[in-house]
Amino acid sequence: MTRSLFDETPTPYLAPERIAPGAVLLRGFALDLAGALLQAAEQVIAAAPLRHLVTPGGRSMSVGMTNCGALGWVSDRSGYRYSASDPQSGQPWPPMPDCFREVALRAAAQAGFERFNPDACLVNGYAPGARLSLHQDKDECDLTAPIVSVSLGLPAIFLFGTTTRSEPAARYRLLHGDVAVWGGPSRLAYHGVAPLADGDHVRLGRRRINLTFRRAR
Ligand code: MD3
Ligand code: FE
Repeated sequence: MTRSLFDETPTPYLAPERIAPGAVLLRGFALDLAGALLQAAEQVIAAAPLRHLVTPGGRSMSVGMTNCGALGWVSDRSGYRYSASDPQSGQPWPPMPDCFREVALRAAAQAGFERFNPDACLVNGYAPGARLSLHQDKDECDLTAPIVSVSLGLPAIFLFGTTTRSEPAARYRLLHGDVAVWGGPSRLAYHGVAPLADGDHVRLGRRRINLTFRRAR
């Protein structure tokens, strides 16, 4: 696969882009920390490997998932929930790396959420073809806290709808180093990720990693 210079050129951090009430896109915000974030993500994945969770409906998700921090999001035949331990190992999730917490707090503050205190970080690993169908994030107790997401590696088309499933979703192409903050009236918006296009990222190869920081408890 040919590497496109244009696709791989990261976006320098400019100004916050407000995409909906409570939703802010910070393009290139994590670029200066990307090396540290990737190294820390690889350590998390080594301790708690990415796995394809099964939905309550019995389907295996195409995105590989793991967690770090006090709580981790899991799914199985009995439902979705946050768990203090990795069901695969019985051990606590790896601690949230300092550089993870730092980027999440800085991004939340930039978007106007000054007291974000995430206790969960979901790490999503995408290979070409992996996708996330439209859904709401509503397994968290405190819906006044925002969610911060950090994109690393291959570009993804992010689908961002409204709080009504049937309304059409806007599309945003998220690149390596882009950060988004979703809170307030956008906290329960439907969203998803289109099937990942193949490519070859200079740092991550044929992969995308997304970090989502949440206040779960
Ligand atoms: C918009 N992950 O893990 S994060 C997820 O790229 C998830 O892996 C996507 O959706 C990914 O649940 C996108 C962006 C995101 C997260 C939470 C949101 C967007 C959101 C909550 C409300 C609205
Ligand atoms: Fe989500």
